[in-house]
Amino acid sequence: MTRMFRFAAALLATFIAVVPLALAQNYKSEYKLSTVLPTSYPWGKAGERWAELVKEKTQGRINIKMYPGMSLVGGDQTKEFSAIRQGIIDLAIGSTINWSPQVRQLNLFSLPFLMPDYKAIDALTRGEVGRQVFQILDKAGVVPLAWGENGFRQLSNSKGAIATPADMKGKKFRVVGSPIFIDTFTALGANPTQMSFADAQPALSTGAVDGQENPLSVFTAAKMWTLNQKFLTLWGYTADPLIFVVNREVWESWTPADREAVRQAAVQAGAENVVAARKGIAGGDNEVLKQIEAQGVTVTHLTPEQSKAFQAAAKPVYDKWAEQVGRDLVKAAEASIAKR
Ligand code: X2X
Repeated sequence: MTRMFRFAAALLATFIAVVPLALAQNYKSEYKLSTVLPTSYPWGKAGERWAELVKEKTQGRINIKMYPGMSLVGGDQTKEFSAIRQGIIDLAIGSTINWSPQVRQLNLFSLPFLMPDYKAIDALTRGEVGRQVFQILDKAGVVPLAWGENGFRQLSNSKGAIATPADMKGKKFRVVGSPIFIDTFTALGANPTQMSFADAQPALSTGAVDGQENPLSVFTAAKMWTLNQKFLTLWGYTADPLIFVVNREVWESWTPADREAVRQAAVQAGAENVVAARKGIAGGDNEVLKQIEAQGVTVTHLTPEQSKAFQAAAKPVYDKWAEQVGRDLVKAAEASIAKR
């Protein structure tokens, strides 16, 4: 009996000594983090911060390297989600827009004029809808950890001020990679063409396209006035949150303590990112707009009536895509926004 006990104890001791070693050996020397934008934008900064916090909280066990500019997927933003699932990308901070081609429910955030203000974004991401979206992502095969923000997308162009849908006519716009954007711009009478952010900059510069839509934080960091973008309309028709995720296999290779550390780091980096994305833009702070106007950009603020005209023109697109997203999720979002 004692002999057997000693044998069992020895076996247990070996197990305890070897298992963490085996786990540690499964760790990669470097994990690849994908973001569309580099560290000169709040989005890229969020990646840098997440990596830094993970390193700190895991005592260097998890070492993250940033790959901005979609370098892991040949520059194609719409392929990012599949690449995370396949393990070509280990971690990502992605826009709901770029993942919408694979996860149709994420088009929720691109429904034109769904979210009237920042409280509406928060009502979705910090409430029941946010939890449902995380369940959907989990089912789609990735591990969602935290929310960040790209921001309310505003309209710019080189040709003239836009205050009515009629002003969109004949203007060529670069739009992002979900087909809902093609539908919205077509419904408004414009001429949309889909391309990556990297391709958009030379296209704007040469005049191959007249305009684009992006948050003000992106507009300023990209110095869009140097890309002929001299007219800006504040219409806030959509806003894209960012989502911090990890490839499932990578996640499962980590110890529970390290998973928790990565999650906490994502939550912290995400909260800091939302603050950075809104700095000088939200809550009555006009600093960013002042900077933009100082560059000679004409800024158009829509009156409530003008805004209604855009909403009415985009309503068929909202209805069509509400079906794609799923009626229940859209209803839950509308209800959360109504009681914000
Ligand atoms: O491509 C864009 O416009 C950008 C940077 O905003 C996104 O990735 C959605």
